[in-house]
Amino acid sequence: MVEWSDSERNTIASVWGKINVGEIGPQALARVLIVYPWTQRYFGSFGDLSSAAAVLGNPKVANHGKTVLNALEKAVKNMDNIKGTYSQLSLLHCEKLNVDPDNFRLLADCLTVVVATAFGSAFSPGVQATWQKFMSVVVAALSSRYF
Ligand code: HEG
Repeated sequence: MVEWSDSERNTIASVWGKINVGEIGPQALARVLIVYPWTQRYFGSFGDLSSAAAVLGNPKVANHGKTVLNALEKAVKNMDNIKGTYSQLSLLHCEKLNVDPDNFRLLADCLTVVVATAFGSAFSPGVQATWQKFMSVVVAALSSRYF
């Protein structure tokens, strides 16, 4: 069971409140596909991913990036039961989508880079520490139905 202090809860709520899902989501997923190109194998139906420019301009990537961040909001709103919140989503990624769970960590790291870039100095080491704790719990929850 993960414990969250009031200060950590406030930090996550504050970071989330400043995240523009329509910008950060597409950028984070695009980074995953560009920095770790083998992840493109899961998105065969998304059309042109042949260059960084193509990935960044691909509307299906942008759309799915928003979907992912909208799903992340569920964890922000249910910090005391992130595992339960993602139980079905974990099963879907395991059994239907066959996504290697290592990729959740890659996405979390790219999202952190994008958030840090957008926030600049407001993303202090202390804020980063809490944000990464939160993302670690998300990654563990999304991996929880794999066995
Ligand atoms: Mg996943 C679908 C959330 C990481 C590949 N992902 C979805 C969906 C959600 C979601 C909400 C739609 C589910 C539905 O149709 O019911 N994904 C989600 C989160 C995270 C994540 C919250 C991590 C924080 N996904 C992720 C990663 C990959 C991946 C790292 C692969 C590298 N997701 C994936 C694929 C689909 C989804 C291939 C189906 C996309 C489609 O066909 O439209």
